[in-house]
Amino acid sequence: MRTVYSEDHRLHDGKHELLEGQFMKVHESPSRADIVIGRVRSAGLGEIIAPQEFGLEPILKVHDEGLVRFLENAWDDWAATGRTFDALPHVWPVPGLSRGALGRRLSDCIDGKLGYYAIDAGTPIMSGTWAAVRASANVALTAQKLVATGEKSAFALCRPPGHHAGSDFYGGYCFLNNAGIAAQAFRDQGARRIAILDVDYHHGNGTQQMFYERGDVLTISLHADPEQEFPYFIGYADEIGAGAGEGYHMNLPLPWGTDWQGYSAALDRAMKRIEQYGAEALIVSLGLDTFEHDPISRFKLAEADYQRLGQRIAWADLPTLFVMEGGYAVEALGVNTVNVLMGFEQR
Ligand code: FKS
Ligand code: ZN
Repeated sequence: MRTVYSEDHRLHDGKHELLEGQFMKVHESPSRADIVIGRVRSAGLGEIIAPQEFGLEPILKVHDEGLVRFLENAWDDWAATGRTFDALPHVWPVPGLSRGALGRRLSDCIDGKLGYYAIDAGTPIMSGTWAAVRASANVALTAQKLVATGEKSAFALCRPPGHHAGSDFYGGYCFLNNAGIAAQAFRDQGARRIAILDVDYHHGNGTQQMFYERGDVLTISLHADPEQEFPYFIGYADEIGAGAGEGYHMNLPLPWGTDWQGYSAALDRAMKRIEQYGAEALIVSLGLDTFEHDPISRFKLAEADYQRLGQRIAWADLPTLFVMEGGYAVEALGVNTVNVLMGFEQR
């Protein structure tokens, strides 16, 4: 399997996130992608190629122009106020605070804009963020093109990740939804039905929101129960899609402590739904933070389980695009990621 990778991910290296009442070093760091590409090389997964430039057009098919322009200018607007630390929001327009049913009010100043577009205080923006975010989307689109033009599978080594970013919000270390952008690209190239399977430990809320009222992109997320975990307000089992999308979204929340036994039962349900749906291609939002030693997560998957995960996904026998999401046990992240990809290839 070929891997698409850009060094530009290093341009995004946020310093702090607000976590448990303290500012902590951000878990989502450049070392993550470095360790994964290192393992791709040492395991001989396949060729590594650089992304092509796709411009903003495929991004604007799933993201609002307001969010995209905000992300593009956020650092400059922030720096123009004289600040030198990373940009983070500190106040949010909860429903009812402003304009009631008219919706949240977009302020003209950068602090207002940050609170308007961000869902959390864990996603710092710095000088290189936008360049890295653009490169990450191009990585996904380049890998998508490989699969759309006949490769059985491809690995988009995206960083920053994407699945928490929705049409008009960012957060959870994510800015643009790489998997969602790729799904839309498949559709625009003529595929009728696309499935996105999200195996990151955290609920893929951005992906859910983006396709919630659409039946042409089936979205399924296996994740830690939002009663216990970020993003808390979404990811419940009763969220099944709406309108034309009713029945085309599936949430499989799982409790803390879930191991391969519990996980694989949910995975089976997800894969059966994908097979029944008749997807023409599958996108996997690949997070490895389900690992037993992940520092911010509480599932109990072991190294060898990741091969099984890849194998189970391969049974669907679909053209498959793997898109990197989370995973914070950095030393093990390369091995676990490549275990999924090699498991998929049955080697
Ligand atoms: C809020 C801290 C709460 C946020 C966890 C984000 C997880 C991100 C991820 C992704 F794949 F997107 F990277 N923790 N200040 O792993 O789902
Ligand atoms: Zn995650």
